Amino acid sequence: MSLVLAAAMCMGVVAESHGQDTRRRRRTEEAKPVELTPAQVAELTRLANERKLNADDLMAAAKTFMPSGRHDDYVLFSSGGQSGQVFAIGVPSMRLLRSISVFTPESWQGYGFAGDNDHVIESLKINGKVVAWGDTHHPALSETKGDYDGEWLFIGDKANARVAVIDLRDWETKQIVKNPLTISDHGAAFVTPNTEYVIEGGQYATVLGYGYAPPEEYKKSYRGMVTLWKFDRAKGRIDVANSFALELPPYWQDLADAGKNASDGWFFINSFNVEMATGGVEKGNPPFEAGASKRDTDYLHIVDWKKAEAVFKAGKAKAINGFPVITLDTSAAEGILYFAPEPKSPHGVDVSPNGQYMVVAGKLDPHVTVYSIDKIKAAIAGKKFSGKDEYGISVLDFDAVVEAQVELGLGPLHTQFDDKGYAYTSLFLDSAVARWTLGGEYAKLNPEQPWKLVHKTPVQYNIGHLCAAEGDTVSPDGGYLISMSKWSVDRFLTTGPLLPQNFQLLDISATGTTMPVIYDSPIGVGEPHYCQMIKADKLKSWKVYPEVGWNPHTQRLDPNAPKKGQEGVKRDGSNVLVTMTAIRSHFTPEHVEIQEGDHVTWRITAIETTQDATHGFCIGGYNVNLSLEPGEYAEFSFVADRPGTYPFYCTEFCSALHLEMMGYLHVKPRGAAEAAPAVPSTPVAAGSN
Ligand code: K7E
Ligand code: CUA
Repeated sequence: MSLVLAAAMCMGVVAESHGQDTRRRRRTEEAKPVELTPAQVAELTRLANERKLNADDLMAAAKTFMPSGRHDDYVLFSSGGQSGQVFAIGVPSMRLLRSISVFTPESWQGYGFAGDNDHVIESLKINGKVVAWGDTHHPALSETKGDYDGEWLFIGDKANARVAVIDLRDWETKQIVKNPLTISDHGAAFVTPNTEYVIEGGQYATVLGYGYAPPEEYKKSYRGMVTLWKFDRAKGRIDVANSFALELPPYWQDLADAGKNASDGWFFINSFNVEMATGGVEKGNPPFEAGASKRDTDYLHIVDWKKAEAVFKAGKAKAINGFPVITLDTSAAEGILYFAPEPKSPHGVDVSPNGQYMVVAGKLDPHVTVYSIDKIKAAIAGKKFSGKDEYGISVLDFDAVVEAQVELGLGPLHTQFDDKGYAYTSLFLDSAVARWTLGGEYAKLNPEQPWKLVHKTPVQYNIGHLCAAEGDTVSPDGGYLISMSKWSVDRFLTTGPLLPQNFQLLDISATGTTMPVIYDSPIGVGEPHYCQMIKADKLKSWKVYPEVGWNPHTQRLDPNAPKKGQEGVKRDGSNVLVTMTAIRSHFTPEHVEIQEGDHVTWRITAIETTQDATHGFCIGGYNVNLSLEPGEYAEFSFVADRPGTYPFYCTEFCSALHLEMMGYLHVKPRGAAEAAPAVPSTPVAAGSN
């Protein structure tokens, strides 16, 4: 063996042992109690003055700074807006941990770059057309008894009415379902307390089943909907065959939230445009924004989903575009759907942790309106109705179902909760987070009067959603709150005319009027809407795939996964099967010789078992890039329609000899002088290790 090779292999060995040895020194334990020496105090003071930091800034830094190697307490799963992805961010450091590909192909993760017939690209097709982006709005963590269980994550695509299922063992998208009734949605996704259903609420009314009708026939032909996707936890998939929808009037349904505890078995959806305005400024009609805001009230939709499920199981749904839909007539007759008036153009509806209160925020009303489930149930039982809407749905008497109205400020949108009996509401126009007190059993938790505004913290600027630690579950943690501020204007360096959104971290651990912003974090990859914050120790993520040869799409060992020693290239007519393994720092085989026009199926197993020893695999010019995480098996196929010499290489800097982790794909032109060489049909000898 040459000296050079020996040295190179040595480097390989060093690289392979990386990650398993004593060089890892992650700080997991608390440091010893700090006692600053007078010299350190002086130095800290000097630094603070030099950097123009005040005492609050130093406190904020101490609350958010993560020493190298220390892990965050929470993970924020945020919608990625138009990026079509989900972002995972550590709290309190606000460090971006990972972007998870969902509706948009993404090359680092090899998501949608596995040649022809890529299963991701297939899953993105709508009516035969690849729709390779999404407008993600509302992530929903799976729940058990109304608490996050850390197993699954769902997210909706507003633009295209799709819902995705992400497995939190490997943080990868496993399934995308397209709503068969509607083109776009909004109130997705929300889960029932044991993740029986993933709920997808709609928004802009259309003709259900992708039908056509002119706007003149709006009231007659357009409809809203809400879909209940059955989740099969054992399979980790939405069970489409056991899913169904409810037909709703063509009011624009907005956000939704599932009941819990006292309101378990119900869910709630806001609406706006009960006016059923059809716009048409081009014809001299009032624009949608005016037409949809004329009335003083819209309707809170109150849905008894357990009753709806029974009606569906009894076969009383009617098929639209092949999908079972409970009609408005059936909902009215069976007592599935009720309305309650809600003030002017509401946006968010959020259920309190005990399930007792539904907090509705009206964009054009300075109050939040709080409904009580006890009062709703009593009003339904006592038939306290103020009438019916045009579609025959009973409208509950407003005074009979409202518990409180709390004046907070301008543009209230969304509400979250903490562990101290406070609710927090975003005020879009005020650019503030309002803290206010809940009543009922919560009244004993805080010293202030119930149903009262306590404090407003300004945020920068124009907050949409907000998110407190586990703040929409049955047991919120308090401590941290994220303001998802839409505008950043002057908060960061200017990045051209397009500026990032601003996630601001607020410390909500104290009571009363203390609620400071302690961190600003630019989000320059899309406009996130909702996010959820889960205690990090609830996540049971895999460090490597459970077995070598694991197929992440089936979440099991794949019988087709190439094994070490069996690599090679086999031909059957014009079909070629490449069987490859990858390990630091080589692919086996290293040369793949085929003919122009061959149909190639290429299988690779990453036979690594070391945490973070990920390889990539790309073929330039053929639009192929894979991420081969430790133990992962991947397959792709393509037609070799472009002759030439194509280096393939590992796209992840995996070892000292990463640059050498390459090989050649030789595509011989048709009719080349020499006849096709017999490509080896017996396994190629394994590499040098
Ligand atoms: Cu308020 Cu889509 Cu939840 Cu945006 S939505 S803010
Ligand atoms: Cu494997 Cu770089």
